[in-house]
Amino acid sequence: MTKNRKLLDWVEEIRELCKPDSVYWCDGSKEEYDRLMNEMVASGMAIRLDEKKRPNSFAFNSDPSDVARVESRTYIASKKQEDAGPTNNWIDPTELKKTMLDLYDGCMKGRTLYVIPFSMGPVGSPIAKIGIEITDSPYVVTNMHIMTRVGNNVLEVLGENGEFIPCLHSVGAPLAAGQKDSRWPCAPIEEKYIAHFTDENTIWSYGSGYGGNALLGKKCLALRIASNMARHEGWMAEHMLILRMTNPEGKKFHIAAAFPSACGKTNLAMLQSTVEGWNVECIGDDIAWMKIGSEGKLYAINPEAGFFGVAPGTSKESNPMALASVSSNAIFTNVVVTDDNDVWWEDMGTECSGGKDWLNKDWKPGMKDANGKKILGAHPNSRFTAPASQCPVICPDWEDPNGVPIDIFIFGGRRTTTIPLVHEAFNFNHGVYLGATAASEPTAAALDVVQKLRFDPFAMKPFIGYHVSDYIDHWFEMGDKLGDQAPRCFYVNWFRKDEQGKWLWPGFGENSRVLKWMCERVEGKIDAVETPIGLMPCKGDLLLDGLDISSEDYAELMKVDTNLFNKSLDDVGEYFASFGSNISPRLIKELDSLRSRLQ
Ligand code: GTP
Ligand code: SPV
Ligand code: MN
Repeated sequence: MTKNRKLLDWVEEIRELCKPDSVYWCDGSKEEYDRLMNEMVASGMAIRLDEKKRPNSFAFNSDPSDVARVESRTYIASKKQEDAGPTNNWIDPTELKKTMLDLYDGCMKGRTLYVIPFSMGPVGSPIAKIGIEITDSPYVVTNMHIMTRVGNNVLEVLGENGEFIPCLHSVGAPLAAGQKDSRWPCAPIEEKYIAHFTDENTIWSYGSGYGGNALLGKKCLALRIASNMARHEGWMAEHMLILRMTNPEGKKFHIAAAFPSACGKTNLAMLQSTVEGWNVECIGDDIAWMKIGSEGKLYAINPEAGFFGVAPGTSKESNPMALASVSSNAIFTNVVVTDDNDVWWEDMGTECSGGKDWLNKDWKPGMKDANGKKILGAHPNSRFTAPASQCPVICPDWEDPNGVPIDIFIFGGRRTTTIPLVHEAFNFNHGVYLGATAASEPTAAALDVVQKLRFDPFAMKPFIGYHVSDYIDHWFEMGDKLGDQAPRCFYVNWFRKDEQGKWLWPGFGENSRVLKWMCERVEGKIDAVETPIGLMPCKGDLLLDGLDISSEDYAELMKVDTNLFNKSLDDVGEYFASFGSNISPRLIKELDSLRSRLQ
């Protein structure tokens, strides 16, 4: 047990407020994990999968109202509204606390209050941060066991006077005496709040049990709160995968890539290179914390300990390493549980004879609803939770407390038109422009995002814990500090389609061809073609051997339609106008230069 007064006082204060039946301090042990899972199986919340096919693994079905992050219920409650900026929902912290204290009052009746001490980053690492999550969800506890480092050693590092980030979570479903619990307790949408008190580094989440809404170490702490701390402390907290690529001579390149939710980070992080002699290892698949370290280079750690990955589309062909990572000790949420008690999802690449769908209803492939629409077995945002250590291509240095030196930044999104497969920024400031104007077509990772194309600067739109203009300035300033040690910046689009709607690029493992081109650019081995939008591969430099891609399709894939691009700049201008008057002059300058290059 801890002697940290602040922690003990906070837990007592929350106990009095939420009125749980009991309080339990988590120790992060396997015994604790097994016991909680057994309890959830007994209560009917969890399904134990076949022990031979999927050892020590469990499936859950959430409530249909609780299947993804809810951006409209996510708040930055800074004292000053201008600190939240135009990309966040702002609420006055005093007002929000009043509303939420009413909701929290007695919200854990009939439940256990769990205290989870966790570390984001290797325990004791100079870049790591300690959080304490209080939750009434045993599902959250078991997921946090996998996604973060939980245990008594965290309390030891915290000591008597150490600082922690308080993360309060409740599913928002108190139980009356004798009331039977639902399989997935949660509150209705309009009572859900995912709140960040950024002036006091505090997180309050209420009403949801799913993903980033409830596993508070992830988006809430490691991105929204951390990005705000990073800005003041001179480091970076980004929505980026981290990988190491090694060339045939054994030279190592470290790449950090920012794609919006459900746009290919987990896939790229575990990529199986199709280029002879080039090898890829995974360091992280979602979040990077980066600090300037030795020789003035930028060093990155993965603050997480597990993967919370999109299940549908994960197959032997697309991402065999993710599939291997979930072969045991995994949690599945909202997938199909097959008749023989294993899991299945759309595009898993195997046959399924039937089972229970993500709503726990009887289901068979090909089933249609009353309107003749195919009923999906797995929810499009169904997820697996698995320990990163189980990934066969996890990099031996993935837990190095000092991190790995980043050579390359990649930005991107899901664009069926306009954006070519790859282009390189002329310099770091141009790279910041590319990151700032990243845009994507919508995916299932957020419940309530419906517009056609959304700008998603640095894939951080839902995760920047402060004003987007200040955030972009911070990027420029990091570039100033890094100087010629700054990573080289690239922009990719794996998702371009032809007029018939067919992918123009095979993607997945074949993306290694694009990474190889980047590494050779960094090494200075090859030139590039200068276009108005950036630097692109010279003929023959992007390895296409063995690919079934016609020269017409390749031309279409790489096409830069200056007219179309020019038109899209009006949208960029309009988007920048929404940033308000403190927009970085350097960003405007980049836009103006691009406009004149396109003339
Ligand atoms: P979050 O966990 O939400 O942050 O998502 P993510 O960025 O990790 O996305 P993920 O790798 O899970 O990919 C999401 C979807 O994109 C899956 O359906 C993939 O099959 C698909 N995808 C990933 N890479 C490629 C690619 O290179 N080409 C194509 N066509 N699809 C891809
Ligand atoms: C994302 O949406 O970017 C995710 C899933 O990684 S969640 O943890 O729910 O935010
Ligand atoms: Mn993500």
